[in-house]
Amino acid sequence: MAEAAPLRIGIVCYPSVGGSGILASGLGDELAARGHEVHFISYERPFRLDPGRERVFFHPVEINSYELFKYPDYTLPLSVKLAEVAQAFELDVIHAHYAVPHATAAILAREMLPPQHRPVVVTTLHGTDTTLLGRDPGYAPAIRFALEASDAISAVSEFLRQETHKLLGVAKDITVVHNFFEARPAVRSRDAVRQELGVREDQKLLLHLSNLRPIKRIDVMLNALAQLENRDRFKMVVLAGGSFTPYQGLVDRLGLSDTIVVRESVSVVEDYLQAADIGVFTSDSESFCLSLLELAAFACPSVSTQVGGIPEVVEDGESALLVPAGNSEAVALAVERLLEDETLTRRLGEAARTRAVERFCPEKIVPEYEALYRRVLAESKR
Ligand code: GMT
Repeated sequence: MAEAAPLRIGIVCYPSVGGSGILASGLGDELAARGHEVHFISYERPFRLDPGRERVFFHPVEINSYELFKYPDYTLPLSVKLAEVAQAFELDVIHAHYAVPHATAAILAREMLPPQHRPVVVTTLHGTDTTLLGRDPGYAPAIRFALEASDAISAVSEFLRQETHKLLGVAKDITVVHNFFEARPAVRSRDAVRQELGVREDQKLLLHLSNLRPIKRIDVMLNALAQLENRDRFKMVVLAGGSFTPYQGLVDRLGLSDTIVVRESVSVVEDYLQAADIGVFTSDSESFCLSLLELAAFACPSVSTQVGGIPEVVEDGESALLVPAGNSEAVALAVERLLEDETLTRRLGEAARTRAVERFCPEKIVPEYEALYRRVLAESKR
């Protein structure tokens, strides 16, 4: 069978620290490696995007602050840039990651273009675009409209697919395409990183990474750590994709300042992932939890709340320990089990890695996106 021609794909995503932007950058990278031409459109270069990758281009959106506007507008300049890039590079597909405002801008761009230059629009939902903004009456009708007007919608978990139908009343089909993760090589050795963090050989390293938004319940995590006895057994590193300052007071009050090390703006996350023994996640909601997968890829098991799409990523008792949300005692007990039982920790970690490799590797997931693009393109030409 003849090989399908490579596609020209525009990706619009948030460039900042957040799972949706990380996933979009990784996807662009993988698509380019498979021969497609990929154009990123955003207000900044996505932070994990490989600058040296062939066939990957970045088009910045310029935002002007007109005196008349109390709040700068991003949606309209984004839609204009998307339309310009789509026409100039003859894009087949615009892939919008995160509905607000990317899907709206993509639909507007498509409608602005003459029919022969119109790309298809694929929108991928990542979580809070449905679970948070989808509940907001000031956003929901516009999100629903952009989704219904997209040529295809995907969601990063079955949980998110169902929530989107339920919360937004979207009638259109939603395809589940799980997230994937491909680790880049670490730059420093495991020993060097543990030394930098002041972790002794006989100590365990706990790790949390996120944007630290309120939904991540850092308070629950800190309260859980404070309940553990003999804190000399471990240290925790927090890879903060947002400011840790709001939590510093609680760290001091709970007497955790010698236990917790915070690192902000980490560029090579793999250095720390390889050095960790146990991941800890206490979110009230998560549609997938890419960070959990990142640790799993390094055979590091996690204690996590059993919420949203997390049970699709890891199985309780098989590849992680899952606990109810908002319960610091349950988190502390589960961490204690892993601290004390090395055989269990190793078994869960190995199972987490096997699951990550078998189900959430680029070789499996990227073709699912390619198939989605090609299906919608074929339908649009009917
Ligand atoms: O809330 C975040 O952590 C950031 C947000 C984002 O901007 O990407 O994360 C969402 O998308 C990730 C990638 O698909 C998922 O792994 C996260 O679970 C999801 N977060 C929530 O649903 C709260």
